[in-house]
Amino acid sequence: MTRFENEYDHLSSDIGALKRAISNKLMYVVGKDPISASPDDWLHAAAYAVRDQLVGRWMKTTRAQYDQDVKRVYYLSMEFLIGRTFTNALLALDLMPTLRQALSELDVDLDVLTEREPDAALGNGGLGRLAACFLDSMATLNVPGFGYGIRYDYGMFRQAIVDGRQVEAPDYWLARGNPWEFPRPEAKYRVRFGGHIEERDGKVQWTGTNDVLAQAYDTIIPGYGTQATNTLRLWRALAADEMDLSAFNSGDYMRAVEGKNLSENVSRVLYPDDSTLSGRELRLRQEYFFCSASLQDLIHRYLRNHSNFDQFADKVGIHLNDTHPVLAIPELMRLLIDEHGLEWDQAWTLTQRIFSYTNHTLMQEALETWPVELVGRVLPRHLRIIFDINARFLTWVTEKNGYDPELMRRVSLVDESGERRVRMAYIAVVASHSVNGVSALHSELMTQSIFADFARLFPERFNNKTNGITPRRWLSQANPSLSALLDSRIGPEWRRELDRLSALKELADDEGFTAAFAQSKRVNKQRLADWVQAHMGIALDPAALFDVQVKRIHEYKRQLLNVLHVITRYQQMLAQPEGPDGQGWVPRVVVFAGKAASAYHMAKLVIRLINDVAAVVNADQRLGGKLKVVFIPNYSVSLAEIIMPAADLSEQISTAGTEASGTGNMKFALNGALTIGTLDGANVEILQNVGEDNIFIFGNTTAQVDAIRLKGYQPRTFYEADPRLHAALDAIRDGLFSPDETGRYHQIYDNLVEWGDHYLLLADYADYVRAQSEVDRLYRDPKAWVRKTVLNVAGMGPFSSDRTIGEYARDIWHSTPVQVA
Ligand code: 26Q
Repeated sequence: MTRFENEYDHLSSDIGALKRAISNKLMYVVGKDPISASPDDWLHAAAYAVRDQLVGRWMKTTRAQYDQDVKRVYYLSMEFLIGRTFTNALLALDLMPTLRQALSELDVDLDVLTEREPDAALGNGGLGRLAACFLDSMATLNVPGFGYGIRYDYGMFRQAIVDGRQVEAPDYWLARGNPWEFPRPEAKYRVRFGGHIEERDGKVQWTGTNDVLAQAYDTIIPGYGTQATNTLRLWRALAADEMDLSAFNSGDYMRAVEGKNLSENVSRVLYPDDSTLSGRELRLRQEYFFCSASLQDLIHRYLRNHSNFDQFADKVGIHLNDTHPVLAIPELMRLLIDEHGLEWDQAWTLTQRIFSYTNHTLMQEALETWPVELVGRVLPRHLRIIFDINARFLTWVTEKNGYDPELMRRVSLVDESGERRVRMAYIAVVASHSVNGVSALHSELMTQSIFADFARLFPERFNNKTNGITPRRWLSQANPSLSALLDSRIGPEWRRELDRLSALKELADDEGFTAAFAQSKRVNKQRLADWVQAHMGIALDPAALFDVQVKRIHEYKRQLLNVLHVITRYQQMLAQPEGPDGQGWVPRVVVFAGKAASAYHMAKLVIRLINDVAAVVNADQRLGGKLKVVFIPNYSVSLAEIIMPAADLSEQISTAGTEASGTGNMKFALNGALTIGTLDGANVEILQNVGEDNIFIFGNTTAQVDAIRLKGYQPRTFYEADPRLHAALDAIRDGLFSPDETGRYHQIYDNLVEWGDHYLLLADYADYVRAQSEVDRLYRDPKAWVRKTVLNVAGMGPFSSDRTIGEYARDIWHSTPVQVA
């Protein structure tokens, strides 16, 4: 393994020095006597000692970026789903064994400490976790990058399951302090809201605003196997005036403090909804808040060593993670024109060269639009700029295509049908030089559906960048047993060069290797079983097939299809105890986890159904323990690190054409699970890389889904034609899983049978059940199974986020790596 030798990390082998550093931090920073220190105190002391090791690298990198005047890439995202930092930092510094020893000599157990660290859950799911993987890869590849986002006081809500139902609790992740962040009270910017615009001698003035301050908090992002680091800079809202002094002076202390609370609400809480446009004013304020602070900050940084904007687009790239930061576009125009005196055309040319945009969804209901009235009230200057961009754009369209009012209506940045709304995605497309989707299929569909007109107008802008995941967290950190095996057989370089995994192809028939591989899976299954036993009191048999679906609860992801199979299996086990072919039933544990948006009624009902089915199945003695269903509460990054490595089967069963990419699919396959999935998102590319013999594909393709819908889909015909499906749906409808309230799941039945089954579960059911029986058949042959899992891992090289970021840097950002001595 690479050891880093320089003056900053001499501790990596010096146990005594590390012990002294931790003891010093405990006394002088945490302020505790070792005799009375709690695990949290030790965690903080150790974290500070480890963080010190990163600071030297951080400063060297920042200086090198400055000296080399490299182009910086700013990754703007409303979400960074980081998870825990401690173990990740230890692996980056190669400090794990030394720290474990140092702590143990201080009578402290490292594993107890790491479990105490709260997740930084500043994201909903895939999009936020992708941002975190990208930061890791940018640092690792020496891409000079900066993440910009919001330091929410409350992250993703914590989910408890009470009587089978999801109950949300606030996630105050900062309660015990955050040793990884550096508050920057000197880096503060004023962000303005409201007011009105006036025109004075051709110049627009924005006045009468209510202001909020944005204060920076920095976190170091270490690269792996490099001295390079990057920065994640998150903004916190502070009141511009400590208090309303007039109210204070007139004796109304509470009213004086109220104003402060209101402005500080901007960074209070992450919107925990990734399904519908919640359309709240506070959300719009959050978006503008972090865009404005980030742009002021990056312009300030640029002007430290440049005296005009001539080189601005050569030194700055701004990437938009979905449309959530699109207000950065009119904000850049505003700053350049109103504050720095540029002409419109010069500002627009820079804007188009600087911005690039990633789309993460094709679903109409998730596309962000805002009422013109609201934008005009909260951001009058920006609305005016958006109108000006639109007017110029529509003129250009007319010059290019001739007068075509239908086309103008379709591509206008403002939807004029009904209540006028600003179309954020269209602003992003018009103002960016690059628009990408997140898997080959998704990028293709994107140019055929939501952006079809734009793809004709600007064909050169559209491209694909298939998502990836960081092998540091998702293999090295999450799966120590498989990592050790890989190190011993193909060396440790896969952490930076995931393509090295292809060397495993030669080992797929090596009995010693496959036995060790299976054993490592067994260790990980036992680890999950222990967790479930300890936290849920349910016993799981690690010899059973672990069938896992973990992701946000969404109708399009079709957790319900999985449940339909579970119910069918349950009914068949009771009807034919000897098994489908007389060989008994393959024991299975079906694991679910995931959060439902708090207002998403159907998703919450699905959670309840899963828990009700689990209660019935798990209590049924007739099954002899050969079927267990578990809903693991409060799915999170740190739980994923335990669940992914323990899976045998990865459920990726969305309706074809709905899942933009998926990244959980990659985490499972990389950790030696086989995929059962539809031809959707990145599943298509996983199939291409692992080979069709090593994956279970089922269901209708996107083209077939379109055709079915066009013909007029009739779910009832499937219900009536297939007795297994009929029985499963009847069981749900008739209250077999809710005997105390037989009508509880009528809506689910109706949704599927009567109301059109929008996501085509019934159309895919039979093929899904067929694929599931093939899974059973293969699992009975442990050698054949492990061989395929090895070939899966061997094919996962391309799904490293290092590959993805390499492509972004080369094709979109045109950035060059920083040299750090
Ligand atoms: C929008 C407006 C108002 C409030 C919230 C939102 C919002 C927040 C989060 C909308 C969407 C999201 C998250 C979307 C998301 O996670 N998409 C997933 O992105 C992954 C990374 O590209 C893909 O792998 C998944 O396929 C995609 O579903």
